Amino acid sequence: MEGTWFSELQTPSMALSLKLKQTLHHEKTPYQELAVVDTEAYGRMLLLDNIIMTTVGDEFFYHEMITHVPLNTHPNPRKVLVIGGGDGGAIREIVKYPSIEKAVMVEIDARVESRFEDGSEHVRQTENAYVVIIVDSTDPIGPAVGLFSAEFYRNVYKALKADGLFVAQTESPLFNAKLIRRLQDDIKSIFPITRLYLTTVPTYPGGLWSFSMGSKKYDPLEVNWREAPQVKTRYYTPAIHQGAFALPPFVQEILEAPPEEEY
Ligand code: SPD
Repeated sequence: MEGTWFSELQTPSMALSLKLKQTLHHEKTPYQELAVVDTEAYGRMLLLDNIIMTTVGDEFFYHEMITHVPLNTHPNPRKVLVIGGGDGGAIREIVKYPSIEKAVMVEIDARVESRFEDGSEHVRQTENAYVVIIVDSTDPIGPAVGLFSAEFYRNVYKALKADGLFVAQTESPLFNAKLIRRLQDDIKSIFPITRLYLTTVPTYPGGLWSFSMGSKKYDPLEVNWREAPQVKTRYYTPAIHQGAFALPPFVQEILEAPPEEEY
């Protein structure tokens, strides 16, 4: 890889190429091919099966938005579960909150993290345990497929306390519209409050990324900001939080189009 370019084929007709300084690590884990490379544009980058998971240069957009939005929506997040998130970015943000008593991370790959279980199985066996669940997964292929299903969301509902909520990364509104629509419909059939919000992630396909939230009680659009803890961030602010739920018309159409319509 050294001195050359890494290209991720992000769609069948589009690639993102980054010039490499060097390959720092490469191995085949029981689940994936893992590589850490150093790029000129974004610094160190984690790849799983040649798909960009995160880079030092742009990870904060994603990790701040997958954590601070749910953690400010719940007024007292004490016990939080992260499914996936083996790179540690989500946990780093979560422990900034003084209210956190316990953050549990369930990552399938033992070489990456400390609790080695399948996330779907963990929520299947858990009841009434967490107030926030964050699904920081890979794309819906391979080991993560089960994390994008109605059955999984039903188990997440069960694993949450009566006032709990969850957030999952739900891919690109430009390239995964049908998936987002299906997931939103699934969440809506289980949780009384369902929301979609967006952020930019420069190295992800299309540069625009979605997160889906299901909540039993608290609405992310009704946060009491006067009581919200002050945490240091590079992207997230209360105004960014509110604005992330303002969906452009093309995304609104994904949610509103008749189910059988092609979009
Ligand atoms: N196309 C890549 C999507 C990956 C989303 N999850 C990344 C995990 C970062 N903690």
